[in-house]
Amino acid sequence: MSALFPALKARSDRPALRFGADTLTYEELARAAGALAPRLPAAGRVAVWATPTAETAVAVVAALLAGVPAVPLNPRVGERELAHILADSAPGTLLAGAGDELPAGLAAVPRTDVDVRAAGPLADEPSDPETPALIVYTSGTTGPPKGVVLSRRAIAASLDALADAWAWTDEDVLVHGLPLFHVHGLVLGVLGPLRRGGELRHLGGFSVEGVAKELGDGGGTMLFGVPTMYHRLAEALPHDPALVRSLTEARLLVSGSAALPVHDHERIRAATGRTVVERYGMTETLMLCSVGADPGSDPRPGSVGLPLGGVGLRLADEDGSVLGAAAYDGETVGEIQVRGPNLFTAYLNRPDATAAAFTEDGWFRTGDMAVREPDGYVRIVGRKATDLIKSGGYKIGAGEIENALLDHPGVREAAVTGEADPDLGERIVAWVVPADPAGPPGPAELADHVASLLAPHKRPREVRYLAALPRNDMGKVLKKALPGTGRA
Ligand code: MCA
Ligand code: AMP
Repeated sequence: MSALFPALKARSDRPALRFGADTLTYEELARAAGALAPRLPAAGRVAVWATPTAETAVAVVAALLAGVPAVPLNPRVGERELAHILADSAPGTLLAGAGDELPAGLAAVPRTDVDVRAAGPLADEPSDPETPALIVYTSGTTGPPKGVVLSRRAIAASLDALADAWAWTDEDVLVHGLPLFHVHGLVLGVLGPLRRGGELRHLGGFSVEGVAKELGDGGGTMLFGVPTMYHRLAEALPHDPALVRSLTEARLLVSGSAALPVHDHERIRAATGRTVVERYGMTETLMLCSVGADPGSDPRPGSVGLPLGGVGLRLADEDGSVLGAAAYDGETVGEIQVRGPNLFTAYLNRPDATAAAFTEDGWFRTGDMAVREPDGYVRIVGRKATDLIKSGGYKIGAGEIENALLDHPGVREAAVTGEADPDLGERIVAWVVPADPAGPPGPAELADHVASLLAPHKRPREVRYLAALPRNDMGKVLKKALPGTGRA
């Protein structure tokens, strides 16, 4: 396979990465990653303390150059989730910035500091496209998160398909404030511009002001974000002429990780004349569909467009039969199943879960339910599992939060649901039967408890107290019967 990052070989003095005051040219990135790559253990895996910094980008590029899979860690990861990821992925070292303070849970993992100003020669990239590149942890309905093994082949295929769809080139300057421990921010948001030879400007974290400053006049040509970020931009537009100018001047505004509500699409279009390009993907599959980016193509808000080049996509009904083109009527719902070079290799250490994720004829079951229009456009209408919540673009399993809540001494029973939220898409709601009804643990205490065990984005945003959870004869919690919910 050809190199993942041809631009590193060219060693130009064009900017590659900007994180605040830290700017690295391709020459500097090649030197820094070249210096780090030989220091990585030849076998095994490396964990990366994935702060939104140049250190994280250099660490991941070095691991890819060395052919050692990188496991990005949320720098706010809680103790239980961290222990699970370390036990499952067994990293030989942890790559972090010299000043990073690490939690006690990492004490047993040897640390390697990343120096973005180091200089070393650039070795050849691994030639086997199946070499694992990243292991990204993602939540399921039950149990702890699973490690998704992504090969160099999958990353290259998906990024190249996006480049074709969006005419993404080395002239583009990508702006975003996404976290770097998931596919959106790391694969699309860091490896994407580096594969094209273009530039990334990371905002350190999302802010409306950061977007207004860096896009358009600021030089940025593309913006990536989750719907919560576009919602916040839509809210700010009426009072922020500078933001209007920036969004209007950008070449491409792309939303993904969850559905962008039509209302936010419309508010952005009304204020800027620009239509946000929506794309659909998954950690396991990388990118699957996108609305075309060229001005002539039909943006159709509410739709995720057509399958990207190389992606096979079909709908299957409940008994597994494939829905043919006759069912492309905008109404017949089926599960999206996919195949293609963009797919993951396996769930780490989970052959059972890997096998269960595929049909007998080798298609990956996404669990997303959709309809297709007569011209093939895909519209996602829901999810098979009601116990998966998408909040702020993060996928979160109800089961892992329920288990964390049950570990609090003040909680006797717990159920977790996702409720519609204008900002987060869905917000996590915890239904709690307190051990002592006279002195239940408060919402903030329970939120802190979940944040410290799992991660802050998995904390309940609301807690509702009940005397008992509704259960069926078998003792299973009936989430649909919780007051005010319509969930199974
Ligand atoms: C709050 N914080 C806490 C607590 N409460 N910390 C500890 N304990 C607590 N109890 C902290 C948080 O860490 C954070 O710090 C700050 O307070 C606010 O947190 P939060 O409420 O979570 O922020 P938010 O306003 O809800 O964030 C919205 C967001 C965020 C910025 C949109 O949800 C986000 O970054 N989402 C991106 C998710 C993403 O990348 N998904 C892609 C998955 P501080 O402010 O300092 O950080 S990949 C995927 O889905 C596929 C492949 C695809 O298609 O892309
Ligand atoms: P993750 O496991 O975090 O990779 O999230 C993948 C899931 O995000 C998909 O299975 C979809 O349910 C959802 N998703 C991603 N992009 C979109 C989109 N544009 N519209 C609707 N849902 C999306």
